[in-house]
Amino acid sequence: MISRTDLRGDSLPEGSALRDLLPRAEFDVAAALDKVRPICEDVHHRGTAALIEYARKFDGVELQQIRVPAEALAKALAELDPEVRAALEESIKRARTVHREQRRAPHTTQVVPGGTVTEKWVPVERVGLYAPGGRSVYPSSVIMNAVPAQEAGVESVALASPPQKEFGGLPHPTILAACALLGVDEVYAVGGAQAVAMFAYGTEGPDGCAPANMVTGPGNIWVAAAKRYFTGRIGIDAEAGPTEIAILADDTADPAHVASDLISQAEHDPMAAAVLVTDSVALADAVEKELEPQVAATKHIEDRIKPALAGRQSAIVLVDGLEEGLRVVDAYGAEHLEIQTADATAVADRVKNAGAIFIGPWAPVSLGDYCAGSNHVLPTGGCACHSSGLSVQSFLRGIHIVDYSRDALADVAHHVVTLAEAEDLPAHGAAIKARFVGGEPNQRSE
Ligand code: HSO
Ligand code: ZN
Repeated sequence: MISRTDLRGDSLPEGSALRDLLPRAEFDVAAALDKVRPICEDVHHRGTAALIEYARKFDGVELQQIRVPAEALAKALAELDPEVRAALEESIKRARTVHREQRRAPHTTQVVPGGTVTEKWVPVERVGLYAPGGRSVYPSSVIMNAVPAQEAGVESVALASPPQKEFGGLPHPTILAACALLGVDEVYAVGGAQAVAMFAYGTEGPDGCAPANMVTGPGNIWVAAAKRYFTGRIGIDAEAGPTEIAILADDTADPAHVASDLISQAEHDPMAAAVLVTDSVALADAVEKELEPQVAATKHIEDRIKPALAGRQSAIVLVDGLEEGLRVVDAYGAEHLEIQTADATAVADRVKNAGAIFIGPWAPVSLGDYCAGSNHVLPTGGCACHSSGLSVQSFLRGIHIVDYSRDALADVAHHVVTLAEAEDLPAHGAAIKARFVGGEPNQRSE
């Protein structure tokens, strides 16, 4: 059901050579760009009419309007199962507790007497969130996107999610209910690349959507390609690929827990990755034994879990020891990394590349997916070596405010002029010299 990659014996190669030995799926966003480009441009030129046409073509629904009426949000919340409501509320509460503390205060640095640089943090003005439909109806992802945006102080938050035939052309009711709980009242029944285009360009008319400065949220490869298409025009969170779990475990780990955690992320997608890195052949054998009956007992066996575990993106990687295991998980840079070893806290401390780290037996990834308070929008595909998960910071811009007195400028003027000349940019130096005559301040320019 899951293959083995045996890296024992020889010493491990460095850097990308090590990464090349590790399992990982192909996620070719570039190839999807050609399909997505005409859709985006069509939305640019025809606006809402194009969105209605794509809803007919891709979602099989005939929409009169794309904006979800307020009554539909209220109805979805009223009809929400009370237990689901309580769980969503708990998830929101914990996420707010964590994200609130990520807010940054402005900071002023006195560089020299009379010269300061202040960094102030300004939220993005308007953000478009995307919530997938179909196989991935995840109200939890609405929470994970909306909460950091709101806690950052983003004033205008809108959401788009595909219209669903079985719900009369509205997005899935649980998505709508989550929006209502979060206070997101501007919702559009638009899916896929066209939703990203709607936010990037904006659409005209009474049913129109104002352009957003940033689009975040998970989606399929078309959504990822549209995000790439608009990069530079708008901000994005990441081109989220299929979900990944890596577990670094030794012989103290419980094989039943390891197996169930691997399965939990395989459940998302046939392309999802489940990787166990261990120095214990006994654990590897026991986990493999556990997988059989556990997979058989769960729901999405044939369509997702089996292909995910059997795919080239999943494997049990055998290493000589914990040191090698750490090198492997750093080279892999998992979206989610569980540490199930003796002294897991100390081991986790040494990890450099991971979207989020889950320590010990009582912090499985499922907890982080819903109710840890941490964010579950995390870098995939090895992007953890240069990027972080979604946070309040993702929705803030740091702006430097430079304030120098005449004396402070005079003091450093010769260095600026020297550097300007060294770069063959004399007008840069002249802009300084114009303010001073013979070393004295030029009164006319004061
Ligand atoms: N594990 C997914 C998020 C998710 N899990 C949503 C359940 N619902 C990617 O981090
Ligand atoms: Zn998950």
